[in-house]
Amino acid sequence: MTRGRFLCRAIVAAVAAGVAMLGAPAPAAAHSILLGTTPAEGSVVTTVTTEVTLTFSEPVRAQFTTVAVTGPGGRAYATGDLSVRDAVVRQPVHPMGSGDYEVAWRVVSLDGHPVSGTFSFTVQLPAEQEPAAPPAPPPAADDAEPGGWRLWWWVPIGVVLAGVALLLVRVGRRRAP
Ligand SMILES: [Cu+2]
Repeated sequence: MTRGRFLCRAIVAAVAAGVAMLGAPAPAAAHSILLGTTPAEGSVVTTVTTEVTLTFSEPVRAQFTTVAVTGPGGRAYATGDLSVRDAVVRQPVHPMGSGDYEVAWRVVSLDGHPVSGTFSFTVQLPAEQEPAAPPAPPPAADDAEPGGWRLWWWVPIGVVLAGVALLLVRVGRRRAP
């Protein structure tokens, strides 16, 4: 083998190895990881905020993405449709008053894997900047049931009781001489 030929083969081998490395998928490329949020986890917010944003490492699918924002008194603060632009999810919220907030989010990575998590933060506003709270959460379904509806249960029960009473009266008459 001449020296020139050896060098040529070495260069070809090096280029081939480089191409193979470039072509191999990076291990974490497919999966979306939450990089940061606004407001940030554990932060204290001192201005009126009307949006929660989440930034991921990879683009996420708009479909199946949910962001729930729960504020003081269990009130739901998310309002309107969220938007997804590449790796950034934006959820409009009611102006957030002072108190503790929790955000529960769920996204689907482009590779189809669901990713979810929660983060929380605190809002502390001066009294003069305090916005009105959103409507209170609706009461539990059981409490919302009108009282009159339960009274209707007494109709079939009454019919059955009346039927039993009639039967007893008939049996009693037959036995009588
Ligand atoms: Cu994945």
